[in-house]
Amino acid sequence: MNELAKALRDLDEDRVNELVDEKLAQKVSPIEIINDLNEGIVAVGELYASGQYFLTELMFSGEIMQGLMAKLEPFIAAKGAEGKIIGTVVIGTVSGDIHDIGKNIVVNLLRSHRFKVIDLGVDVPAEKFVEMVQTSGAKVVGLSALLNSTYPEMKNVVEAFKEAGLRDQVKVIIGGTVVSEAVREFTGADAYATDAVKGIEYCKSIYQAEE
Ligand code: B12
Repeated sequence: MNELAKALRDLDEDRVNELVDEKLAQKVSPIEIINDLNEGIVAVGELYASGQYFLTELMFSGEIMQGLMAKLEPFIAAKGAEGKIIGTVVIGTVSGDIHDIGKNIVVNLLRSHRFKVIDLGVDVPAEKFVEMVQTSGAKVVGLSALLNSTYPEMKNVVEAFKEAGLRDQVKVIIGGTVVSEAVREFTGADAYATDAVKGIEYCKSIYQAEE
């Protein structure tokens, strides 16, 4: 494990910030920094799952990550938000789930890649996704999910698009640590991504296919 991931795993906030500042000064890309941080946060999750960390530590790791995201955001946004908008993406964390750090990274990256993003936040009911697609005409919807318990809810959102008669007008991509090809198949989504960059590539491919 790299030093930055270790510092985050150990919840050493000062050291984590020091290392991130050093990397930014060395012009390391924010995506590379996020990948390193991910390794550390996954380790925090494992320590929580094995009973060595408690909810307090889980919450603290989230706070450290949010602070870091605020620091990294301008570097992501600065990358190239100029030019014609490629298309609109509706995104949110599904009902029952309040994790949003990863979703917010996807939102920032999409915006820096010239997408208009309608971010519905967390714990979003299926009807809200449908309503926003209806009103915005977005051709891609991103569902974020970090809990196994959200599988039926992701399926529910896809079903809601079918019921609204919108399923063939919108592509659904699911994202987060718990998604996989098997989950994509179960939910009826069109694609899945366990990292933000893959998600952005997918959104681009949908709008570029239209041109
Ligand atoms: C921080 C954290 C929290 C924070 C969240 C703060 C916040 N504002 O988000 C708090 C403390 C609130 C929290 C609460 C809980 N948590 Co929690 N949490 C985590 C932790 C440690 C890190 C998550 C994170 O931010 N990762 C960093 C980001 C950058 O990564 P990411 O989210 O995966 O996002 C990346 C990709 O997945 C992808 N992506 C994400 N979304 C999307 C969407 C789209 C469209 C696309 C394309 C891509 C994409 O792009 C991102 C960048 O590459 C994880 C551990 C883990 N392994 O994930 C546990 C974890 C997710 N939590 C867990 C649990 C159990 C809980 C609680 C139930 C605990 C409890 N007893 O209350 C609650 C649930 C609350 C709820 N109803 O949602 C479990 C889930 C187990 C499971 N698989 O079901 C985990 C895995 C920990 C563990 N190993 O046990 N948690």
